[in-house]
Amino acid sequence: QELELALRDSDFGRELKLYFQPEYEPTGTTLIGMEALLRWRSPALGLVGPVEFIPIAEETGLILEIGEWVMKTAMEQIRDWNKRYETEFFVGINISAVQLQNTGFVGLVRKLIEETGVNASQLNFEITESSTLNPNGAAVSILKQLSEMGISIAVDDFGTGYSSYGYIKRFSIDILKIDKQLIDTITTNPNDAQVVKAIIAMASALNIRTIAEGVETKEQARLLKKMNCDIIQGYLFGKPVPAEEFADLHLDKE
Ligand code: G
Ligand code: G
Ligand code: MN
Ligand code: NA
Repeated sequence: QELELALRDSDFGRELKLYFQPEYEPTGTTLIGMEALLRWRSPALGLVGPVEFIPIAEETGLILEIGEWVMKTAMEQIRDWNKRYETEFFVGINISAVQLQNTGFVGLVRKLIEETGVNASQLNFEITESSTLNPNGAAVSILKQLSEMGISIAVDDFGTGYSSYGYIKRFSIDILKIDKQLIDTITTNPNDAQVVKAIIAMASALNIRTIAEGVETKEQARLLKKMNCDIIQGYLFGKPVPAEEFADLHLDKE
């Protein structure tokens, strides 16, 4: 309740901040893009992680306002980077299943894209696998419309929940983000390695790109490259950092 009250009272512009974590091709030489990860610095509660406040934001409906702030802020950042760098980077934005039940969502996204002038193909909307998307609900049509606009749709935390081939087909999925839990043991557990290899092969056969999450060692990166994983994200190549630091660490090299 304390958290809910503080969240209701919060001045998003002052208290919320987006961090960015790099996504590289497997050798770590070419930056593909980044994922935007939300941080909340509450004057009353200190630093609160998204794992703590996102569920409360979802229950209370505050996620609609927070999600809009996240999309707007991420797109403004993309617009700035587009001006400053040659490459148009690809940015992952986490979207809550609650946002996908809202009929105004597609219109909102279209408006933000027009206002900021970013390219829809630079956007990757990450939908977490554990979020219960009703296969017959509004989300199907919403994701289809976003996809037709040129936005990529990713299943986040893939391999930990219930997504099946049916789910992938139904929700116009472009990218699978393989969960850190599975990646953690690929160099030590041959069964886990085989599962990740099979996921990548299946994705590739369906023209779906793969991003491995939580890669921390060179051995993992090397193995994932051998398995033809497309993109790697993890502390090995960089932690989530504020935009200014991200530019210093990853963009000014481009
Ligand atoms: O960066 P960190 O490990 O703290 O993020 C934990 C989880 O919080 C992420 O896996 C993601 O699912 C969720 N998260 C982070 N940022 C956002 C956001 O902007 N919106 C939503 N809905 N979830 C987010
Ligand atoms: O949205 P998603 O659940 O995928 O968010 C990924 C989370 O994993 C973020 O909170 C991020 O901080 C965290 N993360 C990303 N890479 C690594 C890593 O290499 N190691 C660890 N421990 N956490 C990571
Ligand atoms: Mn994510
Ligand atoms: Na994840």
